[in-house]
Amino acid sequence: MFDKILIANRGEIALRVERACKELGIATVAVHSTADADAMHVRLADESVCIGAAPAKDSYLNIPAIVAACEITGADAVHPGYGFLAENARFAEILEEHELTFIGPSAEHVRLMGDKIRAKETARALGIPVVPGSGPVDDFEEAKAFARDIGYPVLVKAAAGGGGRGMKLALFENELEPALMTARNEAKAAFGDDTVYLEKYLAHPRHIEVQVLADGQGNAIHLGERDCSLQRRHQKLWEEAPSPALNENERIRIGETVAEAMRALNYRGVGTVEFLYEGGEFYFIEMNTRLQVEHTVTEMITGLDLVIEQIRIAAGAPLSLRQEDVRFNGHSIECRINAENPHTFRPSPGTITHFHTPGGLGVRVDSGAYAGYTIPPYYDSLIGKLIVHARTRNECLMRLKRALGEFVVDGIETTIPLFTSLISEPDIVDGNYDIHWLENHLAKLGTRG
Ligand code: MV4
Repeated sequence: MFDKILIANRGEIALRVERACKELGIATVAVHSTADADAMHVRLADESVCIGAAPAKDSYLNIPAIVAACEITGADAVHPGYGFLAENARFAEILEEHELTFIGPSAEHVRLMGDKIRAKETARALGIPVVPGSGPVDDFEEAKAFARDIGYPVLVKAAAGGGGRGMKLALFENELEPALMTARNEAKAAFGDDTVYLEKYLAHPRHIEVQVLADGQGNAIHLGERDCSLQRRHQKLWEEAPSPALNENERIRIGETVAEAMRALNYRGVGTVEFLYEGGEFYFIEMNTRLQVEHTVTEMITGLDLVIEQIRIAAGAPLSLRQEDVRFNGHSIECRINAENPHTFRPSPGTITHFHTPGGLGVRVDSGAYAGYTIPPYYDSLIGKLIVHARTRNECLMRLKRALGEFVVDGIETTIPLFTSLISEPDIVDGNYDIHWLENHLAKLGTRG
């Protein structure tokens, strides 16, 4: 097992990883920017190193500074958290070149899934259902022929994209050429790669993702799914497990399909296979090769600590449980508490004057915030996550309502009032929502917030 782990991240996820390390008896090194000297992840770590200036490119994305921090502290492994360097294959390789362990999948798998076209080809070859679509399209004539084949509307997507960046919709043939051009230009500007492909557009899907855990020694299991359909501009706000849309048979079938594919790929670490779900069918869109923000709801319903599992796997241990040992228990919902205006979603950095987190049975708060903490303006606005767990979805909703009522964050604006109005919406209570629901109902919710 590792003696010391460096956590190449900040905020609630850095704390989350530190907690796992402590329970495993592993020493922790925090890294931080000059803007984060007073952050809780720095205070709670055994040691800390300032790695650069406030902009992420100078600190949390500064690979030489992070490698140097490992060398001066004697860390033997790095946990990347999510975002920043978590899906940077080159970072994983550089760590290995310095005899440091990247706590995550092989650089090869990170790179493979970063290319959305290769990821889809791989998924299809492994028996995972995918959205009908093309390979790379070279010119308009090729795109036109393909779109006629699969039928309109079609989406033009960037091969280097993901998370909705560089995506353009063409409802009819006359919109295809402009969509192709815009997507190509945006992809070139954002990723330095203008490769694009086409997909049949699904109009009203849910976003359902399957959590996997694999050891790179031929063992892979699934930990059920999460429904992440409630989002705004590709920022998830509410995630739950299990999905209110699936029955037990669908859950087991998609889970086993994914686990089997991960075995065939000899995948290592945690991973998330993302699907669009429409008309009772699953369509693979992407795979994330990192721990995700919403991993917590899976932890609540399985009782497993995914970060502890990640660390054990990275240290070479085989999976500690088999598929038949996984027990799904109850329901869990996560609300992302962002420092944002709950109507406009404008960031609201500043000093938190009062901070009181809810507690009691089935309530978990993962946050690096505290009274007196000043949220810097340089990073994303997630300041914490409220996660509730109960035996049934209805009990979970009641518990969530109770917990939201206890939550006090003064001095800044947060998304808490948005969740307070969401939980009394009949569609939400009924689990009757798709990926467009939130954006279509925000105006109405805003009048009550
Ligand atoms: C789609 C789609 C409809 N049809 N692909 C957006 C993020 C990226 N991961 C994939 N995305 C989508 N791909 C086809 N063929 C709709 C979306 C989409 C979306 C997907 C998941 C969660 C939220 C979304 C919001 C808007 C569009």
